[in-house]
Amino acid sequence: MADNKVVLLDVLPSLFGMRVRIALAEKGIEYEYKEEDLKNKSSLLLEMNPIHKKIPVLIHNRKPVCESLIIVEYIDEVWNERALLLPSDPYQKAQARFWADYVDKKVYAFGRKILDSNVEEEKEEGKKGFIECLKVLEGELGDKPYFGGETFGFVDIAVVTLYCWSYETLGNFSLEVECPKLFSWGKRCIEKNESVSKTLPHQHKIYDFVLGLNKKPKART
Ligand code: GS8
Repeated sequence: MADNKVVLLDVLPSLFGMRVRIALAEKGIEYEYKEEDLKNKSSLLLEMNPIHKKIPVLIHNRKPVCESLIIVEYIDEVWNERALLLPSDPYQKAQARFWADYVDKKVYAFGRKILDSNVEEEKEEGKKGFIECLKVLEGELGDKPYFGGETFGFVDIAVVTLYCWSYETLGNFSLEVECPKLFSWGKRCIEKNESVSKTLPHQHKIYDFVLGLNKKPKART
């Protein structure tokens, strides 16, 4: 139904941007990709996201939608003729939102400590919290193939982009050892969903990117 112009303001290694790219691929939506330089933000980004000034921003029919999870929900609702990413049952939908929010508030926050900290105790604290949160997520996944059940959906999109970031290398732990079910789930997402395999960069690319970031003055969050 919605065949208006779609533009994505993004940065390739962004795990938030990847969520949006996966959702767009899931729905088969054509769009114009615009890579931002976060050290020299475009006037378009500042105009489209004047509050946070962050990527990703989806511009649909010249109107911006900001915040990755909100964008994924928007895509799901507007392009609703393709399989839905969120459950339609209100309770299941609330649960899906809860877990996606958990990823941003808890898992990502601990992950940042692993990536950013040069202080060993802080890194260790990040790693401990990160692994604990992943175990909680693994409990929620249980024996289901995907978080929502039989099909790839909203929570999978929220979690899977963590998979290519170099938390294991930088935190010096093995996801396969700590959370074997979550590890298999990540492999499944990549192997069975082209939207994921085509979007997620290789871990080593992200690793090089993070090393580069840590050498330079901070320019992103
Ligand atoms: C986070 C986006 C974000 O942090 C979302 O979209 O879900 N909650 C938001 N974007 C970063 C790049 S990815 O690390 C960003 O745009 N940073 C620029 C800045 O802070 O100036």
